[in-house]
Amino acid sequence: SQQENDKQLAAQAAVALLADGMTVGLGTGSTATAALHAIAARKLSITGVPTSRQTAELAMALGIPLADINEVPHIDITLDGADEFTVSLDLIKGGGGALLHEKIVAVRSRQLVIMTDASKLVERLGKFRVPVEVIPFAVRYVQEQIAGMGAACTVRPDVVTDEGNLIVDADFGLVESPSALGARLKSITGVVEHGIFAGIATLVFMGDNGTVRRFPQ
Ligand code: DER
Repeated sequence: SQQENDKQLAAQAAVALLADGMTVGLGTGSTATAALHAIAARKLSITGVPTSRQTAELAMALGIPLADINEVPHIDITLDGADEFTVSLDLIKGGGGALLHEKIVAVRSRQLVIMTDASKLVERLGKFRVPVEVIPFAVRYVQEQIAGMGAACTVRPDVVTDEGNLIVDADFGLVESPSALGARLKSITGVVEHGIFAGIATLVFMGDNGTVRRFPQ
């Protein structure tokens, strides 16, 4: 499909930034998967730091050497997807349920490069619900607190994260201030992390009907 082709174009543009010897954060989702295949196809010799068990298994199958995040001195660059992004590089991530490890790898990376197709570009975050990772013991309390903020929220059925937590998807409508909403969510007891990535991404490649646009332009 055009969307798959555009994701592939964005992944190729991001992989072109890699060099042998780099330590590379490996994202989760279909676009990150395309990037993994591109890394293997180009026979790049990098050390990968996976953002999910799913990504680790694919990387191993592709022969990409992996390291534990706590064993590497730094991460040069991370390639990952997003569910939504704005021109100021605020993101919503977590559609694939890996937002906690994705954010830990992202914040420890010198560069966070996001790869998307044009459907992810929005004026303002919030069309996509905000994923929130919650300790199971706290899930009812967290839902009550989020409801008290005026947002409808549901626990993602049949999903337990790599850390054994639950994911709640919260509908805040269009988000006025991503960083402010993120801070409020983090302050709720029992919330581990959320899918608002504000001020973390350094570059977005967006495939758009056969071409690739980059943000900031
Ligand atoms: O779950 C995630 O954060 C993924 O990166 C997701 O947001 C993007 O998935 P896609 O590349 O399959 O669209």
